Amino acid sequence: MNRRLLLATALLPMAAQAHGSATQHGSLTLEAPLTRAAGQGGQGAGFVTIRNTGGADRLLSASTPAAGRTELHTMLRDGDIMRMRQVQAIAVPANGAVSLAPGGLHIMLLGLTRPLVVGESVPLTLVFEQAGAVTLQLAVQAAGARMPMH
Ligand SMILES: [Cu+2]
Repeated sequence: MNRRLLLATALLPMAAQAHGSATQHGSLTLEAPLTRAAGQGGQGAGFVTIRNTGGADRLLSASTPAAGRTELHTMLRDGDIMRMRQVQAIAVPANGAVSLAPGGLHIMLLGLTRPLVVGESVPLTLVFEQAGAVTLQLAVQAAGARMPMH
């Protein structure tokens, strides 16, 4: 662990603010948060890459006013079918990164309370075991052809 870097980060009041599509939060950098267009009442998925310059952490939960319920999911191969499965937490390795991306780990948005419209953004709050809570803006992109279904 680089204590000098952590101290420098703690002393910078600007560190918690978003710059571009990346958000700095303590030793975490949250990059390219996005979701896909979807209709009200349907479901969506949130994606983000989490880089970590500090000790090991875990993503414990996520929430957004745009969904009735939010779960952490992974995808597992079942024969020749990919199935989604809920996980209790997503590990963020020390001095490493984890990507939530189509075809793998994602934040499941269930019971959308409003449509996700291309070009808009929706707030998503992530809660980490060590780093605490941070709110991102998920950029809504055009629906992909390979969105996983339950
Ligand atoms: Cu899912």
